[in-house]
Amino acid sequence: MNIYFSGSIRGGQQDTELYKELIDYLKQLGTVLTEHIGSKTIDTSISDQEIHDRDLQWVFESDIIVAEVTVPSLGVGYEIGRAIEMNKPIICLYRSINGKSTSAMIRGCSNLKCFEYKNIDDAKLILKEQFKTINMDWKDISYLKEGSPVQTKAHKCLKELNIFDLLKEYNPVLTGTIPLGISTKSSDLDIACRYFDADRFENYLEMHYGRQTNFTVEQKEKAGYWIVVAKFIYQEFKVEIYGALFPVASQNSYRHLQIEHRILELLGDKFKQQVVKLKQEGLKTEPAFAQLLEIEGDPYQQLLKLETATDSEIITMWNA
Ligand code: 6K6
Repeated sequence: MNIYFSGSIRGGQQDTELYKELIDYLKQLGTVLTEHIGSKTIDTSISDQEIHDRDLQWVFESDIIVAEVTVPSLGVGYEIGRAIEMNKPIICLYRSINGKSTSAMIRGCSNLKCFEYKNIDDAKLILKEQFKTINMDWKDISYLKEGSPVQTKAHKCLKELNIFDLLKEYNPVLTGTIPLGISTKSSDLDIACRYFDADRFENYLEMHYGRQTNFTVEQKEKAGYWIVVAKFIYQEFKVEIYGALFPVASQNSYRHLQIEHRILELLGDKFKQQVVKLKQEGLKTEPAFAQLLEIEGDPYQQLLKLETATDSEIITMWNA
């Protein structure tokens, strides 16, 4: 996993030592592309344009951006903005110093996760919690093999359909309820993908799966995004493969998978059974989670807000 650490340089280098500690910790979780942010020695051998172009390329190549935003910095703000455009997952960390608070454009932005922390141990704990879910490798479906009977069957079908090999270039991830072990009889095999060319993706799906039972494929707008959706039946499963133009990790189905996985891990089997019970009574997954956690408003949006909740905040939400 490539990590882009962003921290103030010309905005002020008073936190460089702290950045180094954060970078050293992040190095245990992945490859940090920007180790130099933790050094006070300024490299004067490259021009501003070279710095800009190289750093943006690194943002592009990163799987996640971690920004320390306590010291206001134009460069950090700019990198965060560009990373949002690229739909990258972003974690911002800040300390409240002398009552000064971080920009509303950062704290108020729903495309990133912003956390206040007090000291380095606090920050490490936040990063550990956040990376726990980010690190779960949903792309590798071998976890299904050892799972419940429906997960084992799903694994066999996905292998027979060769979905993860054939769609490799589209970064397929199995989302929905089957990976979470909370599926019901009506649950689909949902596969989220990222395409760069909608027509090409559509044709590719048609070419490989067009002969499957009840195959359909269409392009449409959903929640402001252009998506390609192919549906067919394979054995006892309804299969739905959908693609969007932005990374799977930023797509709502994947984000729901991550947060629901985390909630299930934290709240255990009793909670899981209650979710399944509500789903069997006809509720969709996100409304079932919202009902049990007493979350008001649109359950799909509100659940995403829990991405920035701490473990203990989530644990206290449920009255078992
Ligand atoms: C710094 C340390 C070693 O070499 C340098 C030369 N300057 C830069 N090198 C690499 N990235 C830079 C440099 N100046 C700014 N940046 C990028 O902008 C970093 O990725 C930081 O996250 C961010 C800091 O912006 P300012 O506005 O505080 O400088």
